[in-house]
Amino acid sequence: MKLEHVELRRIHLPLVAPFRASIGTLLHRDVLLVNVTLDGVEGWGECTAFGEPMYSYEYSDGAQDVIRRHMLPLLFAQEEVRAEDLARILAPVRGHPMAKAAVEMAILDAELRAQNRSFGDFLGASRAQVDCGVSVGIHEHVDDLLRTVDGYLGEGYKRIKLKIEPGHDIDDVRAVREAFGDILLQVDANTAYTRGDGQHLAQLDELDLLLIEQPLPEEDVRGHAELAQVVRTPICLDESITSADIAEDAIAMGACSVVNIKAGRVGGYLEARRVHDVCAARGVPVWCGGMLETGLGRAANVALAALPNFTLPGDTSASGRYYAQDIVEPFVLAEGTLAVPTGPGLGVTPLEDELERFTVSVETCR
Ligand code: OSB
Ligand code: MG
Repeated sequence: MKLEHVELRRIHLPLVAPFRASIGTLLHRDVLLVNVTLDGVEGWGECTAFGEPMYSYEYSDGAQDVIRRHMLPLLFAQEEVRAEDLARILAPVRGHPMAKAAVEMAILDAELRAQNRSFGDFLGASRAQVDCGVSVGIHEHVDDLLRTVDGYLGEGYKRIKLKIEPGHDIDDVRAVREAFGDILLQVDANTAYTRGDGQHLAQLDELDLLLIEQPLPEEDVRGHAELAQVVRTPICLDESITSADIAEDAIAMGACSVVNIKAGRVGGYLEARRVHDVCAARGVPVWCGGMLETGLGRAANVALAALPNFTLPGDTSASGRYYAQDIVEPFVLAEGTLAVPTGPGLGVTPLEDELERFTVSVETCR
């Protein structure tokens, strides 16, 4: 299909509660949305970068700039643009996986709508609904943490993930384990520890966690392999896994026995599926991560999470866990699951009024 028109839209969405992790605290999401038209068919993409480069080097202004000035000219120059050709067309632009993923998502949405085919069907979904977990931010006081976890369990979430950092780890996790007994429980450090913290983190072993996610810096794959020799809790990588090849290497090195898959981090849903396939071939379970997406990104994530090797509940929570008002019909939890959309493309489209209400700017590109 021929790319005819692109709009880069920025929205500002307040979170229902501050979300604190070792990397900082988020109060709202500053989201870049990509709206494309190919052969008269529209598609939507969502960029997972945040407004500031506090978590990743990518951030919304940077993503918008590199898409407008460096990616769109390459795409408008093509007679025919297909999602599966994007990696090759955009190869002259180094890096920027979250920006590329947003463009790919939009083009794939349009392509699939034109074919009357859903994301789930295209990606290879093997279930109609996915098990959902919830990611719980760091709480200053443990009684507040217990109250928050109790609320999510009451809503039906099937797995709790606690954000940890030095000073908010062993005792907090133990308090949750003791208060709620035999729940599925895991932790995420977002790179907050160092190679010397092995003995400290081994104190988590007696708490029967599903996994510990990304304890060390993203570049330190070898450090994770060494840590895996000291800590019995399975190590899961998030930030380190930037491609299917890196996933293959990390697994071969013994750096992880579980993988968190986020399409934005690996440059798109096509590469995310390749990460899934590499892990499946090596017997490594995966689960779907999240970046506090709006319902647009959530629709694609839920479709991805329905692939066969996504055997652990994902950070695919309901719209209400993040936003008082989503920009599409909200995703609502049903017995701890979300339904995989079945309509063409993403299966969801923005609600005009809500989209306008949260829009900060719209940039039209041809
Ligand atoms: O590491 O998974 C992470 C949010 C922002 C940045 C990084 C992470 C997260 C989460 C939230 O854990 C997951 C979600 O979208 O619910
Ligand atoms: Mg993580």
